[in-house]
Amino acid sequence: MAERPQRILSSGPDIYADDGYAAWLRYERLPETSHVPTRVVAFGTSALLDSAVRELRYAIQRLSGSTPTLARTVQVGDLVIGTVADLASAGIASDPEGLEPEGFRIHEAEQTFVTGLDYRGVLYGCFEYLRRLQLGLHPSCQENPSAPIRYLNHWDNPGGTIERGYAGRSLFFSDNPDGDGLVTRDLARVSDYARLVASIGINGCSLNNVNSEDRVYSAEGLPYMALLADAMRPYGVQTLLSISLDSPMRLGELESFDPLDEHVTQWWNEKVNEIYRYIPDLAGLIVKADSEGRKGPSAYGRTHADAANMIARALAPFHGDVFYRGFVYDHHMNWRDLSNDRARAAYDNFKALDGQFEANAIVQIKNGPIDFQVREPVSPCFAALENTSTVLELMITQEYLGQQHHTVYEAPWWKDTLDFDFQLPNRPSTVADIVTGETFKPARHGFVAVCGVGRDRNWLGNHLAQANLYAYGRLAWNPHLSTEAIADEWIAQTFSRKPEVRREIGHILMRSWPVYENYTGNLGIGGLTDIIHIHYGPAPLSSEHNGWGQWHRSTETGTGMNRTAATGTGFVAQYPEAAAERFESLESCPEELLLFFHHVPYTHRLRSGKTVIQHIYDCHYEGAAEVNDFVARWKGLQGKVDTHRYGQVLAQLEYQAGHARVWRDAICNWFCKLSGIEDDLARVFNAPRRVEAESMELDGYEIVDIEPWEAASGGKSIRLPEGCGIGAASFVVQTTGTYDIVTSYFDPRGGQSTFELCLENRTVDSWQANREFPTDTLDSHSRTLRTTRRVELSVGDRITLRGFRDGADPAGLDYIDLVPYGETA
Ligand code: GCW
Repeated sequence: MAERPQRILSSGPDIYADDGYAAWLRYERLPETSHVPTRVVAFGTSALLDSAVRELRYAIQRLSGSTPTLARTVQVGDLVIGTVADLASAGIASDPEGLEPEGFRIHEAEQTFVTGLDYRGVLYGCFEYLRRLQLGLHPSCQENPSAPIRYLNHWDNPGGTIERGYAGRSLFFSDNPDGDGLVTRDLARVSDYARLVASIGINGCSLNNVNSEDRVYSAEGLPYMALLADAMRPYGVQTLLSISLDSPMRLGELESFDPLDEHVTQWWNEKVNEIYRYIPDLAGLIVKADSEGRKGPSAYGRTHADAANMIARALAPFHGDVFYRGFVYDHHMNWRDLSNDRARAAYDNFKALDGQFEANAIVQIKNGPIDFQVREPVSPCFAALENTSTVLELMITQEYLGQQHHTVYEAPWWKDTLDFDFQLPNRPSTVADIVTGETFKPARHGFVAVCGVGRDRNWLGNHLAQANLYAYGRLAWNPHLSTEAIADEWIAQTFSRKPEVRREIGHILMRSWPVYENYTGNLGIGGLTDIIHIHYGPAPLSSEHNGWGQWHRSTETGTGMNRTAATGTGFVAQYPEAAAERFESLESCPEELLLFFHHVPYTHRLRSGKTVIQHIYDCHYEGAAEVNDFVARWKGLQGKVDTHRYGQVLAQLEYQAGHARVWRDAICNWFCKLSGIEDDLARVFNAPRRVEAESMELDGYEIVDIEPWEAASGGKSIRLPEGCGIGAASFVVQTTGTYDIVTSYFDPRGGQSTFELCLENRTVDSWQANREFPTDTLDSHSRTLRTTRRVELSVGDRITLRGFRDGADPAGLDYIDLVPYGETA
């Protein structure tokens, strides 16, 4: 075994500033009258128990102002913790009835006891005890987890980048492998992360991207992975690694990776042995195969069961699992063939293999049949794989949901999946029933979520997005918790226990998913974002005319994918009878999924009486307007939450309000042009107070066409050409009154340009284009709005926007709107 690199681990939680690092473990001081223990007695020995004691002492100190003493003998009023067996050895009887592995019981009598069958249970019980203290709930309770698998998946890469991560660099991998070695020197942060996720019952965490690199589990890489596993182990968080099936050809220099070739099998047996020498409690390995260019068993005419079972057998002696991803599809499909359908892929690939997988070969299924779109039906695979261990894969990182630049509380999105009922005859059959093992009683079952936590910006890059990580853990523990209740307890622990803070943030969170859906893609049409590259701003045509299969099939006359059994792709027939019947008929199909299942004319009437096209227009306008309401509500919290986070969330929500309008205009304009049908309320393509940049008087600026056209108003914008550092665009005001001046500008990567808005010779606003969007060009990802409030204008005034180019950022400008003060744009 190679020697382990040296790293230093912190000794425990520190005092945090309100920069979001403490997340929901802030432990804000309780009122003086609260009853808080002054002594803790712990029975047993385990690193997990030590973590529990350290947490209790730290938290109680923060909550009450004094650190409880650690005692050895029990007195009245003590907080006593230990496993049922440890308490029994100390002569304390506790009733284990109903307790299951990892479950806990908190019982308040003369003393308060926190017990479990194992140390994880005790640790989770202590976190629950602290949660109850903060929420003012009676401590006594008993809980068991809904499922044994409650894992997080990380898509982190050696070199420190994160696929679909929006909070900076990797927590795990160093960005300077040559100097620092493969993993971070900041293992304290890794351990803090394990503590954070243990507090919500997470018990496993993968370290590297499913698009995996061999070096992670090469002989050189494994000692580093062991360091990360060591850092998380004291919180009961077990490690997983992602592997590539064709590694034997590179790492092992074999000539094949055929899962039925005995050299290959032998190679994996040895590799798994080697991995367990470094990480003796590895929870398992994750495999992405035959998907998006990753090699898989199809190369040898073998099945996914052949491949999964090969790894499963190697893992079985160590009690490890293989998580074989159901996300298998062909991304070179012929888009001209209307019978093709990516949604069919998982079922078509796995249904015939049901029953052929080893007990520890788990098929990991994304919630929907496409790919984490804002609204999708549930994957039919959950009901189809009756004799296979499965887990539900959710996504915390907001890949298709605004990438943490937009606030979207995802718990209701997940709940929509969990509560879906397949209506199987004579058995409970919601997705929650299936993944908690009720329906089919598989050997293994549970939850996985793609996480995206990063090192640089408060774990998730947006303070409100932390609610998603929290809610995931809580729902995996108990999928029957209400999303409102989860939001409320998160707010109380993260921001404040004040009722108005809970009410206002609770409102924003609970409305955020439907609102995002409204101004992006509604009626089940899919994300309507750029699906080829970055998945962020609007780009509806990018779904079409390519092999990726995220088609919505919008034409001049209608929109939506016909997936019916009768006349469409037949996807509907993958559902059990009751669900299939509901989706098949236009009359009974839930309207929020209408365009997922049916192609309809734009003039098709919805139950509201509105046409589809009018519904699309209205939703986009209503959705964008509602983000303004989020901003107003948040402003009402000034002084009621800490200033640092108040300011950051305000900036985020104001940005979101602007980008929601970018979405609204792009989608409405696109559908209006395609369908030729006007908006009944005459809003689309109608901006009488707008001055297009290309029609202003320009100095230094040049006019450019924007691709796709709907990404900019009028399809054109202006930018400073290379070599031109400063420029100006101006126009003369034709009106008098008080106005908000809304500037639509671009903020691409490659520099931080500056803008100065001047009225006559006076600067009324200035700002820098310094947010981080994953694009280098002037497009719908980088376009955003700046509102300069309450400016007095008179006929004849000249408004000038000065732009200062920085590096490759050409200080692009799309338009300026003059909005009478008090109205919304
Ligand atoms: O949603 C897609 C992402 C890919 C990802 C893939 C997957 C890791 O755009 O970045 O690859 O899903 O789930 O494997």
